[in-house]
Amino acid sequence: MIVDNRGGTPTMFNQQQIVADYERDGVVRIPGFLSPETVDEVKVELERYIREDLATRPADAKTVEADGCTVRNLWRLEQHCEYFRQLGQRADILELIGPLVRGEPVLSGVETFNKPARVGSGVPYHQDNAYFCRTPPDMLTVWIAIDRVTAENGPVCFLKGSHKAGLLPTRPSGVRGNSMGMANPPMTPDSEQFCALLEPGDATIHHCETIHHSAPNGTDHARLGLLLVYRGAHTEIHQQWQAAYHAAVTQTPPA
Ligand SMILES: O=C(O)CCC(=O)C(=O)O
Repeated sequence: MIVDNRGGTPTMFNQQQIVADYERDGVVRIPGFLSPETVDEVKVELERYIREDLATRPADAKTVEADGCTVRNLWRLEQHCEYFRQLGQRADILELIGPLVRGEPVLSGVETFNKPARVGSGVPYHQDNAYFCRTPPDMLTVWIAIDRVTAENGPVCFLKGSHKAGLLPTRPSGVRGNSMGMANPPMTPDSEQFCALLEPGDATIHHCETIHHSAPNGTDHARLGLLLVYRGAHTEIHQQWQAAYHAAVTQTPPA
């Protein structure tokens, strides 16, 4: 049992249950992963970073939507912003992640999927390991809702258990910010998938080979997600997968 008591009501995480659900389904929902105070802090820090710092960071620190200006993604925040590096290194989070990556957790990325109101684009079906290229696939993403995620504003939908089939054939998607798609995307209707409807501060943790996607956001309500990516220290790069990823990302940089 891990207790998160930074402000507000302490949240109890049943680590054994989380590990069991994660291993069975390749995705697990964790209500109250961040306290309301931390969610507010994250919002303020993201707004400050976009306003004051982003222009001075390399071009690959962001992807914008088709309107050419609204932020779709922020990348590599652990390198570009001390606040997010520290958040990703929080001892209680690392303690939770260790058993899920079957070893010493290494923070590999902090990023956002902003899905802004009206212009937020969709994310094609993919498995994250087509981007991460790690073997064994002991790598995962903590997807934290900063805004409320509803059925209408583009929740992430997961195929439970799909991580067990390993990395399936990929193809370049042509989508900026999500350059790698699946060669044979599944036909399963969203109604039969686990679409994560979340309150601010809730999170999902998904395995890097769990198939998922999200729809565009046509609503007036933004759907901002903050992502913390971790790998086990023992994982290595799979050279062939990485060559395929580099080919795709060269067509539609930066990610
Ligand atoms: O936030 C989204 O819509 C997609 C997120 C995603 O693809 C991921 O977490 O790997």
